[in-house]
Amino acid sequence: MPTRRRSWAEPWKIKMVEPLKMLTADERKAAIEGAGCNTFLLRSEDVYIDLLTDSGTSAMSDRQWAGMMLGDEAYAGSRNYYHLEDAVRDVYGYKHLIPTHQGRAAEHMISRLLIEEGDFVPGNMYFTTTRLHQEMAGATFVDVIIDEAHQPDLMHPFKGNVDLDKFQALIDEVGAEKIPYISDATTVNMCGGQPISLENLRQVSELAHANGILVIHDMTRVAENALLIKEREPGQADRSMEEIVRDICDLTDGCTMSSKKDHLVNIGGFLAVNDDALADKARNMVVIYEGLHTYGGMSGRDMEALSIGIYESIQYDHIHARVGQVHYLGNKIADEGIPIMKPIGTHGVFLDAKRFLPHLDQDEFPAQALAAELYVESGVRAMERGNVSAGRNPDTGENRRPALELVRLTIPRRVYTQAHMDVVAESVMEIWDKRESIGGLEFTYEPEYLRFFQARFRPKC
Ligand code: PLI
Repeated sequence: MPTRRRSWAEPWKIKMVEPLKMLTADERKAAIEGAGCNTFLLRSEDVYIDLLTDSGTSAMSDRQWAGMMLGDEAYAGSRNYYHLEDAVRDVYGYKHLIPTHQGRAAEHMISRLLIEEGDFVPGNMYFTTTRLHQEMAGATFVDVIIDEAHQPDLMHPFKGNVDLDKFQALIDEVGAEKIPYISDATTVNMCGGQPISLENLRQVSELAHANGILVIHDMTRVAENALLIKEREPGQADRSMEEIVRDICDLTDGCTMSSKKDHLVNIGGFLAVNDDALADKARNMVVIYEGLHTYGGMSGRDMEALSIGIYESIQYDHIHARVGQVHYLGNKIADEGIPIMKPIGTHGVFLDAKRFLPHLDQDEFPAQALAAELYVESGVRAMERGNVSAGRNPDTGENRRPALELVRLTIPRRVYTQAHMDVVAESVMEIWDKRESIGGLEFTYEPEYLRFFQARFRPKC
């Protein structure tokens, strides 16, 4: 008897729907021109399938919605804060919780609390808001990710890993006293959602702690990273998501969290640390920028949905299907010979714009142009993750021209079906077929900070 194929499907069914609108090609062309060729500046109602980001765009579960009804909206001491504190301690093990409205508020606080002017912060590749907060606090960010991370076509199971030699070289060069912490992210967003291994984190933690350097964990997508540790790291296959996530956190001294990703909520985040004195300082700071230390920027109902989302994020069926959907899309695109960042990561499929549009110089912003073209072709909204996102070198004023010039097709959690993924893959194939006709872009407006959010462009003549 031949073995029959056994498909797996999403471990949820749909209870409420939101209709989608599809503009005509002419309307989409007018919309992207009105948006200055920047997909961030489109109105979402003009988008058919929205793959701009997986941040705050997930579908909450019925349990999370039920939790929203249990909001205790007291200014101080809301019961939902204590549920959140219990969940963070239970799942991640960090001792102190400081809630914030989203991840970058936690980044702001940890940067201000730990960095002194002239310091250096190593990290496994930059993230836009994380690096900016480090720089604004007076530090220089130093990329210590392994070289493989910068090579889109190279297969490596843990492209997010820190290169220990680079980390050691920085310690030797500037001195450990100039390095308040290393920033280690699970997973690494800017290189395609690539994971770190537990083994690498263990070594990073040993080297950092031997030199009196803290390890601050950007755990925005820690559950997704844990799944790939389970699937790829020797000796981890039989361990539970809970165990792996906990091992990751136990190797670090604190975390910043954007709950808008793993935790399946539309808003929320936190800073969590183990050190009592640091926690006191953070609690003192949060009241200045976010709100009282028992709500940060969140309402009671937000905190309740978040507490429930923490547990849902580490359910194996959920995370397996979530990452499986990303891989389904990625394989469909790669099977056509279309260049993508490899291996396929966890929160999106990243098109390699340098190889997609080799006729464009990086200062003509190929990834930005490709994202605009994809929208015009099909109403699919993606995001540039290349030269525009990387910004300018503060010392030279030049575009940073990163090795990776990517368009991110980011998959919201529990929102789209396999049929949507098919439409996206077919849309990418359409623009692949006419890639030679796609031209470059130039700025008409360039904001000073995080320019990718609000910049405007026009076709370069
Ligand atoms: O968007 P926030 O402020 O909740 O979180 C900032 C943030 C920090 N670290 C990492 C790795 C992120 O991916 C991140 C936000 N990412 C966004 C918005 C994204 O579209 O990927």
